[in-house]
Amino acid sequence: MGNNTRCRFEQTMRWYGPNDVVSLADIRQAGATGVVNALHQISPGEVWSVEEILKRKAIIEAAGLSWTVVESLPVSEQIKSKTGDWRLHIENYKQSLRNLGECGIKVVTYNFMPVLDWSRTSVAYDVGDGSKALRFERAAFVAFDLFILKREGAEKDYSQEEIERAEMRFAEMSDEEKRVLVESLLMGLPGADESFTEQAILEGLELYKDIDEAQLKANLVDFLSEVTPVADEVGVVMAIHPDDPPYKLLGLPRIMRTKEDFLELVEAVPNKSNGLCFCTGSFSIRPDNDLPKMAEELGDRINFVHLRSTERDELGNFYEANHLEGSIDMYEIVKSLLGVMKRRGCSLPMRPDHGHQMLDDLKKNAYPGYSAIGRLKGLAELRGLEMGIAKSLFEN
Ligand code: DNO
Repeated sequence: MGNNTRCRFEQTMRWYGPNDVVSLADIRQAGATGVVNALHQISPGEVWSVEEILKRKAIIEAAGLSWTVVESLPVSEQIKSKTGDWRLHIENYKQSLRNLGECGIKVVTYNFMPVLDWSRTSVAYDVGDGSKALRFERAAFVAFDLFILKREGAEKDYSQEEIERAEMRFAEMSDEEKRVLVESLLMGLPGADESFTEQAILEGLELYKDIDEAQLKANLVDFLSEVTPVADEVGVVMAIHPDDPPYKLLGLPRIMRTKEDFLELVEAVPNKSNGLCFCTGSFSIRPDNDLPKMAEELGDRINFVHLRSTERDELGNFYEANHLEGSIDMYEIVKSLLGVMKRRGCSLPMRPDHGHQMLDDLKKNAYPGYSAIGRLKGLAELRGLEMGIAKSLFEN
């Protein structure tokens, strides 16, 4: 029955630009047609000029790929906290959206996580066969907060049991382990706009000391009320990335954790460009997020998809599992998303989010989570799953 190709995922991969050890040719050979990219050389708050955008676009197109998604057009800490030059930064953000629209790049991802973007306690967790995954170990994180960062009032955020577990964990940690923990948490995972020192983190926390959840939500609504009318006008859609992990960290509020958080945002800013980056890995960390149902219910607002799984336990630890394994049901998720694309008559850009460091990549120094072979494997599995579901659902 008919050709449903246009209601399938547009297969993409993230590329970090000319310094990435994974080349555009590698991405093309993995079978992706689109690239997810950002101008990391431009600081948050500054304008992405048409010239710079076109320069990057030409490099991507010369490799036979298209620049499908921006990830991220970063929202500055000033905008998130409404301090300093935040008004100017919002005007600059609008200008960047206009410029991207003019250059034909129509999907813009961003996040509203204060200070830290995504956080892990280890970027080289051996999953058992020698390949390496990213991991978040709750006791190590709590130990970092209490005994390394020594954040004021931190103990109020944890149960007695968690504090004891963290004390034990810290007591057995070697100096090398402490160094790696600090590096994993502070040095800025790829995609994060900055890396930090402990001092810089404490200063960042200071900026948000009077900003609670309600205030941060209000700041996000104010930001979107300004920028989405411009995005609507120039035909660009926005995609907010969920918080990763989706709960309070270092006392900082996190506000994009669940279906309800996103629905509340759409109610406050109904503009059509106000959309979601459906990141299954981030949402999967909360057992109360029912992912296939979320895909179905939020489907009309999903503008970009990150497919990834996590394996979590009851202590709050998780690691990034193989794409089709772990705590989530990727079959049901992809099925839901195929239904959404069919309903909308559209194709959504999707990227395999992260991948294990494996095989030859164990010898290379790629960005954590973004080595080539693990992502190629993820993409291959996901496209097979997608084809199987699509053919049996829509074409038999
Ligand atoms: C991690 C990424 C995030 C994401 C930003 C979006 O792998 O998914 O860094 O790019 O949060 O702004």
